Amino acid sequence: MNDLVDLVEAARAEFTAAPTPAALEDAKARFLGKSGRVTELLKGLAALAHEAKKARGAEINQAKAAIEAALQARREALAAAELERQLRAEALDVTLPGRSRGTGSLHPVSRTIERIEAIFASMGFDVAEGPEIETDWMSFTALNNPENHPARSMQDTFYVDLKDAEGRWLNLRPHTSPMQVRYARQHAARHAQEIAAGRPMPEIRVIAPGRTYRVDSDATHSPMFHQCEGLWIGQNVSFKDLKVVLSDFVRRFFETDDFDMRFRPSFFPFTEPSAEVDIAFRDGPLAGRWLEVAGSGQVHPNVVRNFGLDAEANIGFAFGMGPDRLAMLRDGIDDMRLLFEGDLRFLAQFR
Ligand code: 2NM
Repeated sequence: MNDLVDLVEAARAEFTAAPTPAALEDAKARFLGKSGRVTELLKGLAALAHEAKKARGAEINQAKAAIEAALQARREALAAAELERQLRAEALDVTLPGRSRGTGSLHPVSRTIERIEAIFASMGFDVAEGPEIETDWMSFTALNNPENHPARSMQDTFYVDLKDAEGRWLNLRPHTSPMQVRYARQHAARHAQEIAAGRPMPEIRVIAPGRTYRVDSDATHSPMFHQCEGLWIGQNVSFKDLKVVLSDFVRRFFETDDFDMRFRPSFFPFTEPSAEVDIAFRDGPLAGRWLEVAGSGQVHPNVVRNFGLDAEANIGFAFGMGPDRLAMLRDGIDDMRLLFEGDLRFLAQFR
């Protein structure tokens, strides 16, 4: 009888000492397994007489039941501890402050281009975007650039190691004018019937904003920069219209009437006559300094012909400006390279 009490105690002690379910099953085998201690005791019953066997058998079965109960209790305790551990591991502290993901914002140049687009759209200009890799004809020939003009050289223009159908190297467009050419040629084709019938062609009024590329790099030049060129072709579009469009643009872009504007004679292959457009604010940190804001001119008849139009019947003007420089003027940025380094500490100032 006492041996059974000790046996149950021993089993309880071993079960309690088992740290894991696997260790517990090992301990169980030592007591209840095929050659475990309880099983051995039951085998020993065979040697006893009938009455003694009944009494001893009942005692052993009681002890066995107590061991099984202890085993079950320990199994449940281990399972509960495991569940507790898992819950702890997956615990979520809902009182911690959240980690915020910073809000993105438009690049100052993108904001500037959107601003330019909105102003010209309100004056009836379409916005045209197109390829940055261009053919020689689109970038140069159509724009009245002579065959050996320096702009065509490797020193000035980035070339791509691929040739077009004419066997000429493709280039990274050095201005957005090729897009003006594409747009004007499409417009001419779309209105071919009216034009052939001698009716006036609907006006072309378009701006072409986008990335442009030139071999140039210092504080005021980036090899990748932006341009926004404008084109207005009709039957009687004059320099007066150009002045109105550009001065209204400046007034709205810089949100001031307080500036002087001048057209300074210049030269571009694609316009004749040509003029640089300067403005001088009368007020503020830049007061009194002439700032160049655009190049412009009456589109050269050769270029109008390359649009697929009659250069006698259709005249107009074009201009080109630099959104990078306009962004720098408006936002007071003094080094162009800051615009293209992608430093978030710089960019976050323009949110
Ligand atoms: C400028 C200055 C003057 C220009 C010309 C053309 C086109 F396609 F009509 F020939 N687009 N843009 C132009 C004219 C651009 O940038 C300084």
